[in-house]
Amino acid sequence: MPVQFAKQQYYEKRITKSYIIPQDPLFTEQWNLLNTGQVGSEYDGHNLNIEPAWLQGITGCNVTVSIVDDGLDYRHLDIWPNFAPSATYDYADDDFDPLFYRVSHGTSCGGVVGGAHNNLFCGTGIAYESNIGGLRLLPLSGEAMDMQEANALSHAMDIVDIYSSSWGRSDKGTVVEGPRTMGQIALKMEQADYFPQGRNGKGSIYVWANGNGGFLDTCATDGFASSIYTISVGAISATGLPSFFDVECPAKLVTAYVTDQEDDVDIRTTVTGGKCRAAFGGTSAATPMVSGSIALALEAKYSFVVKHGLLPQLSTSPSLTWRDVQYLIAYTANPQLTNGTDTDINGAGLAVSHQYGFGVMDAEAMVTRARHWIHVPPQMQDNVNTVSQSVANPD
Ligand SMILES: [Ca+2]
Ligand SMILES: [Ca+2]
Repeated sequence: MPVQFAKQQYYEKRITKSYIIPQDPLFTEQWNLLNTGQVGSEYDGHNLNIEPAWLQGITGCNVTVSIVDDGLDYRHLDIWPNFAPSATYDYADDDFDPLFYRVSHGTSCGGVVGGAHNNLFCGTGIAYESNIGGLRLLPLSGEAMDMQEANALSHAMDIVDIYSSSWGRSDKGTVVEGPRTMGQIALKMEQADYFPQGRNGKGSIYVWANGNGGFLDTCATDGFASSIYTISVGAISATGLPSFFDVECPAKLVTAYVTDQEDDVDIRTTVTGGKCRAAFGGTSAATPMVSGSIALALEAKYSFVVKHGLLPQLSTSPSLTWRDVQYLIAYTANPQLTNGTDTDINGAGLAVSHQYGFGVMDAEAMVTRARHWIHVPPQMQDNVNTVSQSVANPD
């Protein structure tokens, strides 16, 4: 055949499409996701180790996270692509529209979890292909009834995988409060000892802010953060030291990065009204970081089991249980990034402290370990009847 075409051949860079470095304008300032020294070169690497998880093709796909808060601007350019109406309701006003223009707390949490990736707007979320719902619970007064809390925390329990709550009782340390009667039933019902109702029997996942009361507060008086059914989240700064507002707490499971120094870069996320937020912080910001990281782990387990055609038997079923998730966090959180002094080794050989829980959330470690995770046994409960015996005092 005669030569019909001739051209000098040369190499050009090509990349796989499973991960694209976000071109969103605020991404370079999202040091909590990828710290290249934005908050001081000495802190390079103090981040949630998210990028290696993305590089594995894990983005929170098919996982639903609902933000229980003061509303969600679902029309926002960074929220709308992932908005999940079925995981959404306004329990404060009893309607289907969770958008309330005068506040941004919930919208900012939503952006941390599932802000749209690479749409050239704001930053990017951690689980940027997860489904994001908004369960509006808190009106401007900040007051909610027991029934409203219970309804929000059990909304669409077969659809919502993770309920992310960056709120709770007062941080003064003098208020002893927690979920009331119906709220307690809702938390327990979805994760019941033997027959959990949430997530089609795997148990709903509740992620909870530990609070910002600093040394004045303790989670011992906080029935939300210290519940066995919640994953209690604390805050750590880029220095590896606890944030000044962080609350020491024996129930704390894990910490995530926020800002607590004047010169630091605040957490970048979304604001109600279609804007981008340049200043978000507190354990309110740390909590959705953990929710987003858990969403990555849920997808990793599911996609690994389905891809390899493993039978959905107990040990290999594609869904992590609520207890699996707590164990996974304990075994994969990174205590090496913390600089506190209050650390002990527990009976399982894990470093744990009242300042950091089991350490800083490590998304890559969690995703990697989730793939091969064997389910832990269901929660056990044993009641022991004590026998009292009267003994006569000797004369
Ligand atoms: Ca409404
Ligand atoms: Ca974006």
